[in-house]
Amino acid sequence: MGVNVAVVGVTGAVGIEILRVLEKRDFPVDELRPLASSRSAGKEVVFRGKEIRIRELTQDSFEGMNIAFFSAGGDISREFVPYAIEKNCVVVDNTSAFRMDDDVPLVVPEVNANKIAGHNGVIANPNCSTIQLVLVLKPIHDAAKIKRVVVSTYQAVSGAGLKAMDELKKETEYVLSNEDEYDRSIFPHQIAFNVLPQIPQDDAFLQNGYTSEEMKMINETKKIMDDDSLRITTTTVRVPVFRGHSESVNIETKEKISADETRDLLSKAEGIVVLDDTSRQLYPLATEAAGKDETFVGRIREDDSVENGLNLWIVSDNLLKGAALNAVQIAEKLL
Ligand code: NAP
Ligand code: 3JM
Repeated sequence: MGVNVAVVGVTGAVGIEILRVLEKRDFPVDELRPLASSRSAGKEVVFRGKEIRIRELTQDSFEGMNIAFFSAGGDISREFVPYAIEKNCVVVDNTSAFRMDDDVPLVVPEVNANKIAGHNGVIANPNCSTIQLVLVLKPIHDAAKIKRVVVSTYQAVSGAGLKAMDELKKETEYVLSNEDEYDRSIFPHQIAFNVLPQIPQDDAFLQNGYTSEEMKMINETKKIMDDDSLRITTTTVRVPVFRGHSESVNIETKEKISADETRDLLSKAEGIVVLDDTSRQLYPLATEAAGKDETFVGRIREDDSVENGLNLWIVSDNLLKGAALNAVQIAEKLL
């Protein structure tokens, strides 16, 4: 028995991947309903070799649907998720709209699949940078109790959508061809050959000097790890990479855990691949992680500047485990 599946934001960077992941994992779809803005209505997507017409998202879009994936921004989710719930269509929401709501499970299946059963119609998919972080933190937390985490991210432009990918490509070409300055519309500064410590690029900084992406990582990590006492601070940075987020992560634990023990622990954890052989210059790379389902960890070493410290380098495809794959895994658990 299959289910009827709506995909809101089907033409976007995340929506396109959701279709691919549903296909690849043989998700039991009876009817697929591709939804986007009026700009896309009437165009077609190809699903399992069949062309299906995209419809404009409206209040009536969820009639007869069982599961809806939302990735068209927070405002769209806030406006339209209630209409899906009204039709008994369970929502897996990729936006930040409901993530911190007490009655909404925030789920990375390898970490807290047990929370899914308590949903009231919506299950939230965490932020891309949070997902790959908690996947790796959880086994370490269980083994040695994490006290404090310091994260700096190196995030790909695809996290900011299709237009941001286009901007990096065009701006790179402009810079290389010495043409006049590129007329950019997404990033506030040149992203080609540059590094921007502001994510998202279009939000004001908060009163505390952080960005909303940084606060999402902090708050979502505590919620998913179910530990408010966890101390965590983050700096989120956009780099001129198309696909794959990298993270430099420093961890302080209560109990001592060696680099070797950490490697051993992580290599047995679901969804994680340890790539850590410095004698062969083997460590995770965005170019290698792009298109893959796993989260890759390397450069695992002890930090002797504190009593029980570890440093790690974590890389994952932000559109797969960071978005579409995690969302479809949640839906698989729902079934
Ligand atoms: P994108 O490439 O810019 O795509 C945006 C999508 O939203 C397009 O399909 C667009 O349709 C649709 N859309 C825009 N306005 C709409 C409207 N008024 N009604 C219906 N659909 C509308 O962005 P993206 O990278 O795919 O990200 C989309 C959202 O997913 C983000 O805003 C964010 O909330 C979320 N996201 C989540 C994660 C995660 O879960 N970890 C990661 C990245 C993004 P048209 O083509 O018709 O304009
Ligand atoms: C990733 O609401 C919006 O305009 C989308 C902002 C956004 C988000 C978000 O807040 O949902 C862009 C890219 C995310 C996310 O996953 O948190």
